[in-house]
Formats: sequence, structure tokens, C-alpha cells
Amino acid sequence: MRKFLLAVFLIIVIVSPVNAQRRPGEALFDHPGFKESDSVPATNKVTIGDYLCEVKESAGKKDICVIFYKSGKRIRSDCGESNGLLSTESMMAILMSPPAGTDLNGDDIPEIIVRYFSGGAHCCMEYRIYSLGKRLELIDTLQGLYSYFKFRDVDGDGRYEAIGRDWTFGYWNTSFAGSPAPEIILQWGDGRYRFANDLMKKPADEKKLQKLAKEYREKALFTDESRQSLHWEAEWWAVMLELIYTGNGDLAWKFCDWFWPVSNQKSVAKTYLADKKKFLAEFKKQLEKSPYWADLKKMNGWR
Ligand SMILES: [Ca+2]
Ligand SMILES: [Ca+2]
Repeated sequence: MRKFLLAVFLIIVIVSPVNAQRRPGEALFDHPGFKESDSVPATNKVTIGDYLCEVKESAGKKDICVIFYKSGKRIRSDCGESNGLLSTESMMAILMSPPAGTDLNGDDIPEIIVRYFSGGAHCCMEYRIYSLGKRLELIDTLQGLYSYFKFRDVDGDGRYEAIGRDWTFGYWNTSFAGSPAPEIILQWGDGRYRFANDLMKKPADEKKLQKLAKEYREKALFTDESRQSLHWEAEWWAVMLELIYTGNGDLAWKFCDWFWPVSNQKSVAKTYLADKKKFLAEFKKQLEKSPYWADLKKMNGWR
């Protein structure tokens, strides 16, 4: 019965109606940046067993620090540069969702997550995870970059996954708002958060993709009047990225073949083909810059 309920839960989570109605790739643009509404409840002070953890600005307001006390004795402080323009909570905070002190990784030791925002136009969001056992230990640091991480138990095994986005294609050939940022799910294993292949894989709908490719091919834009040089659209690589980040990487290359414009004119056809080669080479070069490149290769069965 429990297994059945878990299966139903997973189906609801993975195949939510919102996602079902979306066009392929669309969800990747749905990144809120640092909107406050997307943030989770947080605090600047919490007591967990013998520990007191407190976020404070340093006397000169140059730094913002998380300070740890154990049985009343100050034992550690980790600081980041303070950005005078932001509130203390926007810069550094102890997450309360899940509640501070939750055992995130299933080792029966409570953890806290400290979120630090370095300031700047969009960048950078960092998450430090501390284990509050006999010893205080910084067990992992996650880079959210331009967006938040959320911590949820996606598969119901009692351990919390970290859900964020990969910003490798941020600003690549487009604006920040127009940049697709694929969702990533990280799962605790062997002492740190790692890429969760099994939780990220999703089936792809080839028919839907073919239909979309036809649409893209028909509305392709050109950068000049001779209609020989194509305008690269972020929608294209959003779909390709969605396929790659759900374990359908080979279909991403097929999709590119399907949508890339063709011409009956021999010389134009040749130019389009050269353009496609250039696009794919640059796309792959960028993809290889992902901090998860090794994981992506593995998930997609690439060598
Ligand atoms: Ca733990
Ligand atoms: Ca889990």
C-alpha cells in the first residue's frame, strides 16, 4: 500500500498538469531570478540542541557572518562580504523550509542551510550546509548562481533533494530574461549532493517535438535580406537543453535536424548546413562548460 501511495505521489509530482500543458522548453524560461516571492521562509537565529546559530553583520558592516556557539562558547564564524544596499536577511539567512535542524541526508544528525547572496545585478546565490553533530561540520556548498535552490524530498525516501537550475546558458546569445536555465535535482550520496540522474529523467514526446520543429522551421528568421543567414532563437536551445537535462540527449540533436531550415536552392542549402554546424559546435562548447557536464554525459549515455 505504501509503495502504491508513493507511486501515485511520484506520478502527481513528475507529471503535473502544469507541465503537461507547457510547450517543450518553455519551463526553462520560467526562472524568477531573485524575486522575493520565490524565496523560502528564513531566520537569523536558531537553537538546535547545544548549538546556537546566528547571522549578524560585523561591527563595521563590511562582512556578514553566520556565527556558531556550542554550549554558550563561540566555536566558528563564516563570513561573506556585506552588500550595504540589501537587508541582512536578503544577504544571509538560515533557511526554515525545511525547518532548521532537519536531518537532510538521513544520517540522524541535524543540519542547517545558510543561504548567502553576494549581491550584484544577478549574482550569486550560495548555500552552505552545516551538520550539527558532535562536531560542527560544513558538509557541502551549493552554487545557485542566479537563482534559488529549494530543498524537498522529491522521491519520498526521507532525504532532501536540492532543486536548482544550471545557468551555463545564462546570457549565451541572448539576454538574461531570455536565457533558458534547465532545472537540476541533486541528491545526497557519498558525502555530498550529486546529480540525481534517476530523478531528472523524463520521457519525451517525439510527435509533439516534430510538430514544434515544423513550426520553428516555418517561422525561422534571417539576419539579412538575402535570407541566407539565420537568426538563432533561444527557443531552439531551450528545447534541446530540456531534452538533454531529462536524459533524451540524442533526441536533442534529432530535434535540431528537424527544425533547422532547408532550401531547394543548392547554394542556400549549403549555407544553412554550414550555419547548423557552427551552431551545434558552439552549443556543444557551451554545454561542456556546465559544472554538471560529466553527469550529463553519463545520464545521456555519451562518451
Ligand atoms: Ca543529517
Ligand atoms: Ca529524497
